[in-house]
Amino acid sequence: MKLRENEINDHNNLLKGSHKVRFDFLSKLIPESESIISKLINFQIAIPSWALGSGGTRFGRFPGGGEPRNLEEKIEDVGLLHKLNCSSGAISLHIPWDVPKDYRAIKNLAAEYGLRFDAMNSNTFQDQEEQVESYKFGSLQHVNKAVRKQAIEHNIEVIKHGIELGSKSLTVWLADGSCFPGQLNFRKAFQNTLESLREIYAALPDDWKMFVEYKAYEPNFYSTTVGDWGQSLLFTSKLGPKAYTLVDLGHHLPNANIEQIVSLLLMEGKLGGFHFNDSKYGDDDLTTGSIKPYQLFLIFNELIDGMDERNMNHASGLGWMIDASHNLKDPLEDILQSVEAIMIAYAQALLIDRAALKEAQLSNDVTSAQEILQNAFRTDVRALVAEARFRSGGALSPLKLFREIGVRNQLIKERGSKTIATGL
Ligand code: PSV
Ligand code: MN
Ligand code: MN
Repeated sequence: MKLRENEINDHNNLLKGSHKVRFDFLSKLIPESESIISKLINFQIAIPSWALGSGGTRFGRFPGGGEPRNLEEKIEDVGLLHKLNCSSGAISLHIPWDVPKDYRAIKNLAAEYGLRFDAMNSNTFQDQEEQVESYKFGSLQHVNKAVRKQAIEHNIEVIKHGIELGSKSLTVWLADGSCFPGQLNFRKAFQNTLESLREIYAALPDDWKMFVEYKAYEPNFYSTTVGDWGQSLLFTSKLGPKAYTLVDLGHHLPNANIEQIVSLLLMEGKLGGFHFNDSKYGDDDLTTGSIKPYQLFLIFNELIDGMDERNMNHASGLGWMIDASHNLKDPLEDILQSVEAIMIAYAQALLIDRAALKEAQLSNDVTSAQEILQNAFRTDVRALVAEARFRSGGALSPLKLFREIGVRNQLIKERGSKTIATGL
């Protein structure tokens, strides 16, 4: 579905008055508000094609209606989100779920919505119907060379699709691991995986990056072959300069200090990017910022700190993406909330008085260090985020407008109430 002309304007005109009061107040409080707004305007977060429909658990799935039935409709949905918030200017595809039938037509459609193609994702965690070898006991780690070969070829195929679409990166997430002690020779599994990744790496164009995503557990419950950031960093260091470690916020054991991981990966020049989501227990894939917003803020604190030091362009240096699953909420509403939460955390982290923080650290003034961080975190920056969106032509309140114009009902009318989007 497409927004009607003036729909955003009409909505903004109604909210403009109250927004202005909040924004004027905030911009007086925050001298650097203009520079923060321009950073927010440039900040784009990719949307995964698999998060546009209802997710599920192994216990069940309760799909809503109007879900995208093909790649074209997925692009339309991300296009709509981007129109509303002006911050979702990229889509990330998962192969084989999103194999394009006609590259040129797909590229044109994406361009119409102002979208680019973010990282391509391979899938060697499920068996497809036409597949010869099974991934039941792993893919790139497999004891059988034929299985490894099939998985390598799939990844190279994914790179080829990506080249056609203008993507610049491949994300490899492996379900490989074991469920029981003794099942796997850890070293052999690592070596097989490394050897396989090397073959995929060799097929990467010069201007591409490979992201190696780690995950503590699930679907394997005893060991995962790329189980944590150390293992991923081992792989990416051995692979070479085009390989980076990807941090999915939900892929850690409970209470892991993700911000410290981020800071060290950045220091080593090996941080590839993020899959944003939130979790209470594991890979819960909940709305970003819904459970641990302070952690998200602390991650952005490390990003700004590490990136400024190396003078990196914040918008283009890393891959930023949402990776979430929506069991209860409307997927598109959920994504709007996630993008908003990321923007808020970024804006709050930009508020940190870095000189004062450094001084507090050097004088071991722990109390002041905490005050400095929490002053920034407790500032309500929503009007700054809304202003950035407003100046880009987006809606002052994307979620409100989404509901006002009844997007979901329109999508149900267009696509039907019994639609199932590909994804997990
Ligand atoms: C695995 O849990 C993961 O986070 C990986 O990024 C996958 O590619 C994605 O979910 C979708 O299955
Ligand atoms: Mn992920
Ligand atoms: Mn995950």
